Amino acid sequence: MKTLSLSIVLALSCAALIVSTCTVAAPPPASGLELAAANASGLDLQATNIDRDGDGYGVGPGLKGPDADDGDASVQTADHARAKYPGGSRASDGLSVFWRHRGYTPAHYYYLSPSGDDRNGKADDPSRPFATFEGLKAARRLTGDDAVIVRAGTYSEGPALAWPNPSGSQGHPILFLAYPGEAPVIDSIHDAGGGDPTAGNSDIVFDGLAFTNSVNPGLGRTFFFGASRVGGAARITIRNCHIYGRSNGVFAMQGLKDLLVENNVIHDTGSHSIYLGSRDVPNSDLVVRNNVLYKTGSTCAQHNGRVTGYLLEGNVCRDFVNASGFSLEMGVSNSIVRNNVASQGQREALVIYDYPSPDQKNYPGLMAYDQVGNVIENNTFIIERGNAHPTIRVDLGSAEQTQDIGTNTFRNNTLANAAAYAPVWYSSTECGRNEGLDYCMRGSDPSIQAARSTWTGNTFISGFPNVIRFLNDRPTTGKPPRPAPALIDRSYTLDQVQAQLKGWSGNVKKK
Ligand SMILES: [Ca+2]
Ligand SMILES: [Ca+2]
Repeated sequence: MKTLSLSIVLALSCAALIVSTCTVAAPPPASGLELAAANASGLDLQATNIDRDGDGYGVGPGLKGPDADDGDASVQTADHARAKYPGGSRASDGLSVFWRHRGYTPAHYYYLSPSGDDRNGKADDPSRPFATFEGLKAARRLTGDDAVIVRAGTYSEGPALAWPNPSGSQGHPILFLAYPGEAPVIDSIHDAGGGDPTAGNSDIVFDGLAFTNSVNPGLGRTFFFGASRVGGAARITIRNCHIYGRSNGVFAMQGLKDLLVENNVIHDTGSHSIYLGSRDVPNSDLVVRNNVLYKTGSTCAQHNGRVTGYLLEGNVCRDFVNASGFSLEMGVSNSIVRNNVASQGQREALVIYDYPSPDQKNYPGLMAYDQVGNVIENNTFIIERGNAHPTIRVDLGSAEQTQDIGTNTFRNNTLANAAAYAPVWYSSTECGRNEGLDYCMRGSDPSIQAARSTWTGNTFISGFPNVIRFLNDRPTTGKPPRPAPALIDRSYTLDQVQAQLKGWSGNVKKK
């Protein structure tokens, strides 16, 4: 977890500085994904999977299969892993040296296989796997440095991962790992679990598992942590998982710390693909990076409630309905949104939103807090024809609210909008009603000067760089907006989109 801690510290110090020269050490290169998000030359608007080493194996559909090591193009299977990292213990099925290379050092191995036998399952014996999660649960209360190695097959159990009091200890996590090169699928109508809602959970790693719900597609939360007043979760890692046809991919709330969600492919969800939040117990130091999120029933990734040190980075988000692509709501501060791509959605690519909470009685602590000190940089956000929303919306939900959502830094983003909406829409409070003006977008200069937030180096692409939107959609200029030039079409190829982006930008500059 050292790398994680380091990146969080750097992220925090950067967010706190809020200066244009701020540099944040990037995490290790993530092949195409970070490139894709960072600039249009690598823009992949139709991503369905993650293949970091380019060997054709990885996470998600459209690949040859799962990848034992997605950082090594010469390794795809357990045999490859054993050949490259020989000398592994028998308990590990000859893979302990490989697992160490992957960052995992279990003390005990428990194998699961649909062809196993719960009555005959035995620790540290790959020839004697358990057949079910329930069978293993009955036999063993997991502790730190226990590894559950899940072999290929379908597991249709209840809350398979809802172990009694599942917690390791710092530096000694409980590991749930797919067998190298295999794709076990947990197909269940239930919340798959992972957390105990009445107690805290810590130090758990999930790597390489797939989750779906073929009985009730779109229902069933997958990873489920916190979500109670006494809950909380620390040092939870979810990586290389393929989650589809469920309600949420990751649902975690309350007192979260050091949560790492990376390199997952989550799609065809009924609700938010990644839903993080807090109520009366704030979160800190959360990393959501390099995930591919699409066909999501709500946001690709939302954080609702207080958090500091939230790093949302390198994610590809597309085909999101009913909500924005990314959302920071009700108390996200001193956080970073960087190198993400959002496109082909139904609403804004990003919202920074405080809304009046009607639910404080049911959810104590759910109320609007300041959302300040955030850095939003190097993102590519595209709003296509037919989506009548701004690209970014910064909105204080009501005139009575007094929260500060204005002191944020927006730099070096590419913000494109084919609709008759401004690239950025502020609610009135951002500029201050004291000026007697009930709007915040002003002037013809695309480098928008919004009160107290910093805008620098952004590229605005829109047919209407001058349009002013009032809160509540009141007309602004006295003239109806002209029809938008529709230059981005979701059916376009990557090359076509890039060409159109160039052409569109050129058109704007001519005005
Ligand atoms: Ca690969
Ligand atoms: Ca590989």
